[in-house]
Amino acid sequence: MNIILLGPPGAGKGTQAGRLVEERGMIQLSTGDMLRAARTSGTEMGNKVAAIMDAGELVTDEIVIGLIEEKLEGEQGGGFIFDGFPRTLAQADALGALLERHGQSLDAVIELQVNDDVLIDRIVNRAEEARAAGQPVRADDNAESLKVRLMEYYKKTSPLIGYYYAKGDLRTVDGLGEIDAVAAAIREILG
Ligand code: B4P
Repeated sequence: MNIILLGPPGAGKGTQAGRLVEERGMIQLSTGDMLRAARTSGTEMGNKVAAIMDAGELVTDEIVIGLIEEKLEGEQGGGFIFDGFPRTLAQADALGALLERHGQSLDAVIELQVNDDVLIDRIVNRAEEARAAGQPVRADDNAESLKVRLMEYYKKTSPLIGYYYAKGDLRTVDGLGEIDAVAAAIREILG
């Protein structure tokens, strides 16, 4: 089974992907995590990625599609959770072509619906909790970057909702509940 987790920043894509890995042994492909790893590499690409992410903007399609392509090359079989990818129509088209090339298909696109006020609270909380625990705070978890992240989501990513609806793949989940309740709703969809 291959699925996409779609939703705005802080919707819980990473959180729910973690649950699916634990419960079903699926393989989480998080472009956010891949890019955070790339930015620590000290390469020219890493530095470019860091500046874009800190501003809250989307990294170029070329870089992100390249990262996913590389990961898929190294994996046998399926069972992928695409966490935070695709985020643009170009990325969605590229994913369709890549899966086809690997003899795979998409089983469901799960959209986590959460309103902006709650998203902002979650991200601010994450930053505060990390600070209180003496852990590093994500450079994009601040009010200014978050404003850009939300604008990027509505402009570039939200058109994917119609794209996957038209293909009959879209499933919508209320992402406002407790983490366990959201996980249960996803479980119900995936069977
Ligand atoms: P991501 O790493 O994908 O981060 P995100 O969208 O902010 O977070 P997510 O939805 O996974 O939220 P989480 O579960 O952590 O992207 C970061 C950046 O990378 C982007 O801005 C962009 O620059 C770049 N990028 C990534 N993919 C890209 C792509 N494909 N193309 C271009 N650029 C790309 O949850 C957030 C918080 O909420 C956590 O603290 C969590 O504990 C809490 N939470 C989750 N569910 C909850 C619930 N049900 N109730 C209460 N709290 C909850």
